[in-house]
Amino acid sequence: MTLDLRSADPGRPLPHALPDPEIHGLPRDFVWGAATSAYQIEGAVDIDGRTPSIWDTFSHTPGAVENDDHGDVACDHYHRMPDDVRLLAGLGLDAYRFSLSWPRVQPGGRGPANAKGLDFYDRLVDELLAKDITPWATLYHWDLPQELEDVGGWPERDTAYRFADYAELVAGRLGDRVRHWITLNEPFCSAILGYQIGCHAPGRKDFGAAVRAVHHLHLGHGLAVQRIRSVVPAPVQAGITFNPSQVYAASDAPENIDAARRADGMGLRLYLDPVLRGQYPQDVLADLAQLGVDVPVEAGDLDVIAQPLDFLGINYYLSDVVAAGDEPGRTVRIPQPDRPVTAMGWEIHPQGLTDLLTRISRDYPALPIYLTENGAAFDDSAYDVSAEGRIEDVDRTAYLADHLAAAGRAREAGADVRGFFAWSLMDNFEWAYGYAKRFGIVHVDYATQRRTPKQSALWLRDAAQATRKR
Ligand code: IFM
Repeated sequence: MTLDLRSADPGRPLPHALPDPEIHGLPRDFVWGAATSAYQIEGAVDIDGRTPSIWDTFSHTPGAVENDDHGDVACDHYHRMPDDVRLLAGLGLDAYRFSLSWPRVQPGGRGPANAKGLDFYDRLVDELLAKDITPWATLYHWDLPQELEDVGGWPERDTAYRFADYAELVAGRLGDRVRHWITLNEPFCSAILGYQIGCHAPGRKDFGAAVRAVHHLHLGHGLAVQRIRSVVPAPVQAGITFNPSQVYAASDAPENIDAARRADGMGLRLYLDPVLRGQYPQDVLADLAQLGVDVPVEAGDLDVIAQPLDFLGINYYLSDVVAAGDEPGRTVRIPQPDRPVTAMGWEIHPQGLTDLLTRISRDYPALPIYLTENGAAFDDSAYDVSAEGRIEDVDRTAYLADHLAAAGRAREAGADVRGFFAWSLMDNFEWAYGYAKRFGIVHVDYATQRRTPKQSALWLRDAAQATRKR
């Protein structure tokens, strides 16, 4: 069958040949994986004792999500998990990064574990291990129990302690088999998109609350690492995943250099400095103070937050060129028209990944880095479908190849990058965009729940194989 063959971006020529699966600079023991998150794929939102999360509430708020989509069914992974693990195994990947739904494991966010909820993840881990796939568990990928939001959510300090209790429940049960733990996914998104901009759950628009959320997410991370280490037998690998953007100043003009400093401060250093250096960046605190906002640090917090880690997770999608805006202290993003964009409108810039990884390993040394997410949404209906029914997603394949090559270049420049998780294993609920955007390397037909590996998935399989044979 042939569909209308158009590039997702009409201005961009389609690549003609598949990228070479031999990626320069990646070692034989590089970890190849794919990632998902609970609310985006599981569905089964009111089954086996699960209570609502802030994303259930938000997605059922009319107008909050494109097309009023929600995660009630999503990819129905809760019921199809063994098949999905078989699919993963068929792609020959080493590792699978998934997240646990907090309100499935601990309904309401307090008290004892919900046995049925925890059993689901227990079975998932066993299925993965039986197929030689290493589980990488993320404890929090944005689905705060609604009851905790009702008493203030992340802007309240108590949420950090609730998160630590939940972390201990999960790690205590799975820690005999799960070695790799990620406390938080992209705290920037939880705090800024959720509490300042309001385009993500819980949909609040309060900058002060967002900054308080940042600090309590950090605190929750540090407490959770302590709890994980207290219940998981060695050797445990504990880390956190951030999504910093690589920021460039639009010019050497001092006001643009300062705009880049501010953007880098709010997007990268506000997160990496407390967690990896045990201090907030002074210039960012000063910028915040000028806006009348304080970070609610209490005595001893930074020691808790800066727990020694075993790895750093980085999610990379885009970089930003910024300039000073018209009002003092305002930063504006300058679009780069020569860069192609994904279906999200995100500019494609693999060199930004090389620059980001090189910079992080220079400024925050001695920590192995894993790319815990990278990938792209494209309009799959624009591609050819092969005789076997596979989607020839040339743009996504090229995107993955270019970013893996960028990671290889960063390694050659000294960055200790050890693995790559494609976002995402399968098309899923893309938050405020609902099902309109497809990031999967496996296509999901939402009407039938049929999964079909796209060309990008098979290319990733071949790239992993080629690297292992070195
Ligand atoms: O889908 C998200 C994921 O949940 C977190 N990182 C970015 C992805 C694409 O937007």
